[in-house]
Amino acid sequence: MNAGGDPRFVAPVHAVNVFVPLVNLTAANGPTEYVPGSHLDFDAKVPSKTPSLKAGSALIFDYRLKHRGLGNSGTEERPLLYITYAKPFWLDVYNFDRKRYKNLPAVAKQASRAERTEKRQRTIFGGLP
Ligand SMILES: O=C(O)CCC(=O)C(=O)O
Repeated sequence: MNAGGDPRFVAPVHAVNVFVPLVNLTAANGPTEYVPGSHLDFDAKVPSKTPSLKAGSALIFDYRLKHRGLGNSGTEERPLLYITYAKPFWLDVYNFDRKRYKNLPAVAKQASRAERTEKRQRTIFGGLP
């Protein structure tokens, strides 16, 4: 069934993005563009928004909201911290499939509490007789 943009037929949010620009986002360095309401109706025909955000501010939005980074016509890099919080059942295999990240190293094994304590003690007391 096509929900046709009727919010009564749209699933509740399953993931949110938190964008924290690490530099001020301006029209010159490529702000993020959003289409309001597109999380409910992907084909929403409404004007997009490109908010200018201050470095360190946070913009939280439904993962389904249509968005994209615009071109950076400046000379400086435009870093943006990007965190996704999702319900445990959900994985974005469309944007983050295994092929795209196949060259990433294996995730490091997390040290146990005992190993971390031992390492800390070695660091602190290691040089002492
Ligand atoms: O860089 C941005 O402003 C947005 C990036 C983005 O939407 C993405 O990587 O999915």
